[in-house]
Amino acid sequence: PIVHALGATHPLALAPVTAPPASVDGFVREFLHNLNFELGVSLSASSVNDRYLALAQTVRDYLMARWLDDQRRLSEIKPKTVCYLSAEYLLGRQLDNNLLAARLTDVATEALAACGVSLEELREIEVEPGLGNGGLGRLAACFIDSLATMSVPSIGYGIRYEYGIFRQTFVDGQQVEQPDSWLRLGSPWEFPHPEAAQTISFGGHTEKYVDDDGVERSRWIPGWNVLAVPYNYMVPGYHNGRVNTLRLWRAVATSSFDLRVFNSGDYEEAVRAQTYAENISKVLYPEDSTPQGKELRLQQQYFFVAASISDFLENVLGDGVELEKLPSRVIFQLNDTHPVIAVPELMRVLLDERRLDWDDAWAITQQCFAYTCHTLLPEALEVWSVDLLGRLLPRHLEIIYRINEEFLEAVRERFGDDEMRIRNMSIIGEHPYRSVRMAYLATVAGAKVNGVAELHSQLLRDKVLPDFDEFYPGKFTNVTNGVTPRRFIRLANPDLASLITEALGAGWTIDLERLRGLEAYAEDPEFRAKFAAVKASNKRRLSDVLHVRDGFDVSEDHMLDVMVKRLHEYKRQMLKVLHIVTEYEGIASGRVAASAVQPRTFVFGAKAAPGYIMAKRIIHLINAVGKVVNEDPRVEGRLKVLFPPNYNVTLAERLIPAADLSEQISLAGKEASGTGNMKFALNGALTVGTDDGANVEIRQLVGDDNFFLFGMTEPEVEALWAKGYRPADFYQQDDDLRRAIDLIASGAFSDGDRSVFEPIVSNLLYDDRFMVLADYSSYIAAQAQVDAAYADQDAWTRSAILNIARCGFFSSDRSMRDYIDRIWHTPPVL
Ligand code: Z2T
Repeated sequence: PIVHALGATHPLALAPVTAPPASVDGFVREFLHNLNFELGVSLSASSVNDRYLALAQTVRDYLMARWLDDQRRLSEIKPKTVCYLSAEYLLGRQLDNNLLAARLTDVATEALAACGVSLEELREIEVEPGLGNGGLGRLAACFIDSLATMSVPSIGYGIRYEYGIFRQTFVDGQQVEQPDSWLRLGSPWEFPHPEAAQTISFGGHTEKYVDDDGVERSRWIPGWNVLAVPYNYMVPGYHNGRVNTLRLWRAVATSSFDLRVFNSGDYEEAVRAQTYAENISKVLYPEDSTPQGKELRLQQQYFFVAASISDFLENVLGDGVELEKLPSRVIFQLNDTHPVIAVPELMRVLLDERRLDWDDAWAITQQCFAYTCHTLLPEALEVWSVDLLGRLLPRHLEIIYRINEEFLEAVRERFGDDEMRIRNMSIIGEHPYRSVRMAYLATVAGAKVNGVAELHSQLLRDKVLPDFDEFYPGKFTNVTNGVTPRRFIRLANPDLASLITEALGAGWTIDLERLRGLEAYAEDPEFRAKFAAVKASNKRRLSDVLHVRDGFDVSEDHMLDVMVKRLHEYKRQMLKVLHIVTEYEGIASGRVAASAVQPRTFVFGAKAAPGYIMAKRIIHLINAVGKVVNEDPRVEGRLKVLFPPNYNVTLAERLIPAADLSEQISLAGKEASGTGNMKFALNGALTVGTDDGANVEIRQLVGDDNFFLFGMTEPEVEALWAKGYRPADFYQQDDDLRRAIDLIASGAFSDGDRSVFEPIVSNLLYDDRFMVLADYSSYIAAQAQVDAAYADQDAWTRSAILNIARCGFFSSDRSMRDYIDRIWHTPPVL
């Protein structure tokens, strides 16, 4: 061992770690100490970044004693622990969240003021860690917040990407990606532990041998390895003194790796080899819900799960635990299929390293995993070619084959030699090439499999994995997603938070069902006026932010209509564009008087995967439409289209509290859940949405009168497909639709160049996989209802309050309770 811990009996080992005094004076001293002695600058000579770093370190120091204490306590209590395995954590800024959790906001504000420093200014320069793409990564961040707040022993495991999700810029209206060098100005929230690195192996081959007991076994002779260095992040619970751990792994070249090359005397080659190894944690893959099948991606996946399992077994579990008891000490939650290679990895450890026999190892493994599926799109279901997987992880492929053999044997026993069914259920697919179906592997290995909203879980059982549902009764369950009220109400919408606390007391932050109490206040004109004032002030705040950021202004008397989410055809930003173009065309053609139009500002925020050409074209079109609409004097400023670049968690926290209308318009049956939909409703925006994902549950809770429903249901979508969908028919039959599409096709948004958006137009007319045209008329009708409803501001406000009052269910604390009750069985440790 590189480091020797003090023996537990040494008097110093027992000395408690004490936090600095939580007084203004204490905070000032600590802040100046960090500025002077950690950053090496005087207050007068310090830059804003220096002061931010010193502040972050100060906040960190306050949490540290709790964190160390929790780790000591848990290593004694040895509770069952949730290990959340996720390739993504979209954390958002840390400073404000940690101040809130540690009750330090007021003390810090005063202390900094005493030093002549503005907390607000420091807040604004924090660069958010964008270690995720969208919903899935943000969900992981909400879940670890809730677990800490609920005192549930848990560790988040993931990858410390050096570059997170790209920074989006627009050049002539088109997306251009910039690397996200989020670590450049320092990373005060992390603690690297190079001495605790794990060695992770890849490649090579396997061989058979007979062990000392005469048992034939397989062993892996790897070809190369890298070091996984843990970086710890503190995850503080809200006002409960708990601090959990998020452990992200960074790839570093091993010395043995380059020694070989060094010995050959090729220095440059050695340095190149180092770069190869360190590439593993270099960059987040920017595809949301469409995996790319790249070798480096599989390396990332194995890298972080192998390090995490080994870390748990060696450093968290403690010595002398019988492996049979492992399921009573850990549940590895698989956040989609990205970490599923953990299944054969745990098997490999139990078989090859711990020398268990197959049946025991498999019985343990099957109790230690649970799998969450986040999609229904067939192209998003991850598969790895046998070829690639066998080259990178030969022993794991052997293990997967054996798992599959035994599984198919059991299927045969149960259903007879139904070869069709066997082929359909096999973990190994044969077409178009031999591949491992990761969702099937996860389903076979997981104690439970869950979808992320009621509708999604139902479709998962009925459409994606029906044979498995039949084979494994009781394995499938639902846990509807949720969002953390700390970040998305308390921090993002402080004025609303105060208003709620004024009405209901402070308990709602950790018991969101208490928002029900607002139903009565919805009937109180005085409360409605206060709520409307909060909305208006959030709009002004947003306008200030967008003005500085992008030079945009948001007018207070415009309805703020917001569609923010990844750009994907199934989410149907195109449908929103057609609505805008329809409104514009009415005015431009003179058929509609501008004065008759409800003033609206349409806000988009969306990143497209860099290789997703159609998504990028749609971004281009939105910007192009925005430019024309915003500049046409005939519109009289009553329609505005804003598309601030680089939508991220930080911008979401500004946009959502200001929104009047939330656009959740995916084709029914395609959006697994959505979580933005919940954030908007909880901030008092009304939803215009399809019967999809968690929209279904939102509408059930808020009631039809407080939700603008439109579009086909999932069974109607299915029926239309079955009968043969011809989008051009809708184009022919609907005058508004035809005029909108014709206007785009005419080059009106591309300086007369008809070729620019032609691929979008022909895709809509002749393919339209996500049935934009089929839902168009229903969407336009729903938007007319929106306009009518908005005209009665007081009624709208009442609806908005009712949305908040009835959406307490969507707290991620509730999601965590459901996981605990239905899947994990890990009680809080108080
Ligand atoms: C993702 O963000 C989601 C699903 C994925 O499927 C992959 C990614 Cl990166 C493989 C989203 C869903 O699209 C969304 O409906 C859901 O709310 C979110 O995950 C969290 O469950």
